[in-house]
Amino acid sequence: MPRPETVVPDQVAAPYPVAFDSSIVCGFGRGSSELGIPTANVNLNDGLNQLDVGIYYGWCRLTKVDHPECQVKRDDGNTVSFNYGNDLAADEVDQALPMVMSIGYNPYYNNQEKTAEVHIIHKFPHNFYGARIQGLVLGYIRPELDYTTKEALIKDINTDITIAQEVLAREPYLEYRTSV
Ligand code: ADP
Ligand code: RBF
Ligand code: MG
Repeated sequence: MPRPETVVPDQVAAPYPVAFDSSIVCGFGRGSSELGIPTANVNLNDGLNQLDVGIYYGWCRLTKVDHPECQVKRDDGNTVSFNYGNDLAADEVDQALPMVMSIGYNPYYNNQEKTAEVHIIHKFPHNFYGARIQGLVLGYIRPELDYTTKEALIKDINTDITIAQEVLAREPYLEYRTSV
């Protein structure tokens, strides 16, 4: 199925904004290594669970968590360092950052468990596992799709990023930067 056209409402309308507040947990480690598009995996709260599976846009905010660095073994067998966001720069914390979010089963990878993953539209020099992430989902982009190639999935994610950047720059969506 080709991606359906994204229809963006002029105003943020119910059920949005949908809020989340989570610590950043591990996934399978495929976002950065296979796709070159890292995603901060978050816990599914009631609000996120009420949304259909699919791809969304909104704002998020990172906060450092006061916790000593430690090593955690991820499900893919690799050990990752949890630094709780303590390496984040001043312009990367405590302010709204644009994001795209994927909620669902990643049909291309056929996951058995539902996940919520946030790709922050910003280039970070390192990981921030364990940091706190708060966010507001402001709208829907498209359903989750299956793909025949990894390149097609990457191309669609890049289209999602372009759509999110364009929408979030509009006044009714920009306003939510101060509420996240
Ligand atoms: P995992 O499967 O463990 O989530 P990923 O390959 O998806 O692994 O990488 C996710 C981690 O990369 C995030 O938890 C975060 O610490 C880091 N990261 C770096 N840049 C970004 C970004 N732009 N958006 C989201 N996470 C990022
Ligand atoms: N996975 C899919 O299987 N199908 C999708 O349509 C899909 N769209 C995504 C859109 C965005 C904006 C993001 C950030 C991820 C998407 N993913 C999708 C999830 C992707 O497969 C996942 O992030 C990686 O497998 C790493 O966990
Ligand atoms: Mg991830």
